[in-house]
Amino acid sequence: MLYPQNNFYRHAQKLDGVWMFAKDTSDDGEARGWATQPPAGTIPMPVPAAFNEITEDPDLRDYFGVAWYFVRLEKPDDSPVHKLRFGAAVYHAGVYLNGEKLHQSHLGKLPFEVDLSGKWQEGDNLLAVRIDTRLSWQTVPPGCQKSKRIPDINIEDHQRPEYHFDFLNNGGLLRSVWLLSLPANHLTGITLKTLSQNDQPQGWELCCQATGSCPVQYRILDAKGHEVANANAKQPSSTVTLHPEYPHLWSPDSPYLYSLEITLGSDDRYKTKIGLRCIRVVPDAFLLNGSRIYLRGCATHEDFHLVGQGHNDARLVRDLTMLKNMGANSFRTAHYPYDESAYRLADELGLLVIDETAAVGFNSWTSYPIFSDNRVDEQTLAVHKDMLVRLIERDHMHPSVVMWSIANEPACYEAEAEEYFRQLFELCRASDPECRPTTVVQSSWPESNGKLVSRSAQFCDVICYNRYAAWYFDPGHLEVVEKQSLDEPIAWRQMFPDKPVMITEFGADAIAGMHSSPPVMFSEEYQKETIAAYTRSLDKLSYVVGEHVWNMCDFMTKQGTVRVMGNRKGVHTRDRQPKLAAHFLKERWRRME
Ligand code: GCB
Repeated sequence: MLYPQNNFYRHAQKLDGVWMFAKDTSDDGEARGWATQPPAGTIPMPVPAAFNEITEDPDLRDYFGVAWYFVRLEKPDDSPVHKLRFGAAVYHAGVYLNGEKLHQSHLGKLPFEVDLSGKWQEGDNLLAVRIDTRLSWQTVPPGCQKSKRIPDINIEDHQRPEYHFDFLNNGGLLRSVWLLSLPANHLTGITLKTLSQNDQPQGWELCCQATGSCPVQYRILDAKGHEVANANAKQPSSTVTLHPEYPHLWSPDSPYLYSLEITLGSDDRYKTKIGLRCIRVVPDAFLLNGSRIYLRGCATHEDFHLVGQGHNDARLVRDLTMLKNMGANSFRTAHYPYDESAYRLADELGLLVIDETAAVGFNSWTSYPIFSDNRVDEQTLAVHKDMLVRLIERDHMHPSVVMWSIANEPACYEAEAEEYFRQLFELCRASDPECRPTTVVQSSWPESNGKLVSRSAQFCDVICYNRYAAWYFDPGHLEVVEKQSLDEPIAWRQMFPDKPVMITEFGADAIAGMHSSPPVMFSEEYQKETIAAYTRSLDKLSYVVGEHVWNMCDFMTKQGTVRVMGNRKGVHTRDRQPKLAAHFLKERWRRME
């Protein structure tokens, strides 16, 4: 699926703005005809945004259920094809035009399109979207509803969401909604593979997908707009190769981008930016264009005041420029695919991305088995596979994307996890034309009584793990950090002598403005000292290929005794102001640049 674009052949209009919204607590809106006529008492709701933090309604903040969005649209131009494109409608979404149901999606934070051709009526049209934020063991991420009786306040059978991931279960139209006007024969996708020799990228192999068959012309333009290569193909599915004569490589230090222009007969044209770079993992290094690169940066969240995980250009630009300014060269899209504009900006700025699926929360921390028949099962695996393939299809053209993360911290200590992940790794490698490095971010310890614990680590190209010494283990004991953070990568390496290791999460909560000498938990000093002790250990090991701090910024979570209006492990506050640890990292990473 292509990112929307305006040119002579195609028109893309953002439908963002203030829509009408209604909660449907009893889930009978459809039966009551809401798809044809919004109910009385709708409230205004911005799009894009998560609905959770917009209003003062306490029920909406933690809402786990059905809600509707409505907007009235005029019949648009008379292009032969009209499509709606949703960047992310979380989690399930039913799309209705003038009462007719046209689409049902289960894609959460991945985009989908709805064909509206021939569905318009003259004048006013009602677009209604039924959102369902409820999760189950067959959604990715998983979650469930639990009935709890609270006798003291006389509420019986009170439904509560239960999910094992550490961010607020945001719902709604989280990303832009577009109305696309397209020619009858139009491009629908591009497949790109970088060609390289001896770790030096030389050019690209390309083909495309379209609704009809006709000759295709490919052109590559350099950053000044001069054509540097071209090729013709008889039809979209035929593969062509393109080699610029003097290849200009893409890297964080020099994020050089070419333009790829594809013309489909006389029907359609699409232009996008691409980069020339190659990646390879060897036992002691992550190689970019044949040179070692150490991944320094943060795991992040798409999260901000009021809009929650809703996309916001201001927040995105602040986040990625702030990372760059800290001397970071990379980030992980914890714990879901991000808005497409994040990858486009990462391409421009020169940031490497570990691109993660929405598979988080596949762990009960041993309270009960996860990979079992009545929980994560064949159906969950099918959804996970579908999302993985769509993620690769959406993001594989970005030079910034250097590794896929299939899941964060699943219960890999369970025997059944092995077959589950074997299938996903196989599919990932078969779906990515470039066969990029792939990982599952581990929470399991490397070994227990000399035996390997994780059933998925064997499939990973890079061993990525998360660990919180002196926080969840030995809280308050900063003195253990340096030894523990050295022992663990050594133990991973002993298990897998041919795989490099990367720490994808470490850190500690700090409430901005709390200071303490000697450092105690929740003070800025404690967070900074924890991070500093980790880095002293990591610097000693040549096969450690990266460090990502958890988290770049504080973020909102569900309520609980260990969360102080959210998770405070950000090295910046939720409004993007630095804590002591951010200054420490900036100094360190700039030195490494
Ligand atoms: C983790 C999770 C992350 C949490 C973090 C924490 O291991 O991957 O989602 O937010 O720990 O702060 O507990």
